[in-house]
Amino acid sequence: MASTLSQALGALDEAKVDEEVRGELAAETPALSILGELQEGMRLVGEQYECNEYFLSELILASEIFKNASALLAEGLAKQTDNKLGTMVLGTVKNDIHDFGKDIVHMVLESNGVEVVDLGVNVPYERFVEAVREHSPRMVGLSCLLTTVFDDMRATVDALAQAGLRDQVTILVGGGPVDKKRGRLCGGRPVLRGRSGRGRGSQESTGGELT
Ligand code: B12
Repeated sequence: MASTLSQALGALDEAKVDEEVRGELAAETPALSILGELQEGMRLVGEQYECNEYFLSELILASEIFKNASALLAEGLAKQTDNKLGTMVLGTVKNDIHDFGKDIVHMVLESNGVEVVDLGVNVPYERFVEAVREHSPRMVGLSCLLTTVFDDMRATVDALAQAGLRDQVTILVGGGPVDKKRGRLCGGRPVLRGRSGRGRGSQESTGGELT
């Protein structure tokens, strides 16, 4: 059963979302847990879009509500650390413009000691190659929300391999539709890291590592 907050976001009730987030913060619910509820709310929005109950305009409205709500969590997510865990080159792959998930990964990793080079969205394959040459990261993070861009995910990994850089980095793939099977299609052996436990099917995983 979805929480009140998730349902409010699913119903695009901005005032209720705001009230619930503030209430949970006041009750000292961890920011990451509130974020999980917001993510579930976005999943509910997506479900209604799939059933033609919502359209693009509702996706855009949900984006606004999500953005405002997650801004309230920024302080709670940003627990600064002095540990330096190396660099990650991160981006949403070519042909995909979804960035909320990537931005959260950016914020959480950075506040835990990873220097993040964020290439943005719809990132061409060769831009990843250039950034790996320039920054020599330990990790490359690829985000995608569209099942139609798995080929682009794979082509990005292939471009790194062709440039002779594939073995220098660990590649993490993530985003709503990424699961074990799809991770393999991207050209590697995915080891899934954590599950939201709230999703169904392809929505269950939050990320994978191509070793
Ligand atoms: C908001 C939204 C939009 C917004 C995006 C705003 C933005 N700035 O990001 C807008 C309105 C622009 C949009 C556009 C479109 N969208 Co859209 N969108 C969504 C929606 C409702 C929520 C996505 C979201 O932000 N979730 C919240 C974030 C926090 O979760 P997340 O991204 O999964 O990220 C978490 C994890 O996955 C993980 N993670 C993410 N990236 C990474 C990377 C690494 C390395 C790691 C380790 C982990 C990791 O960590 C994050 C935090 O926990 C989803 C529905 C859904 N079920 O997801 C549809 C959805 C993704 N969209 C969909 C579609 C079809 C589209 C459009 C094609 C619609 C259209 N006709 O134009 C366009 C795409 C245009 C393009 N070329 O990209 C479909 C995709 C279907 C499919 N099979 O591929 C979905 C699933 C809706 C649906 N059910 O049909 N969309």
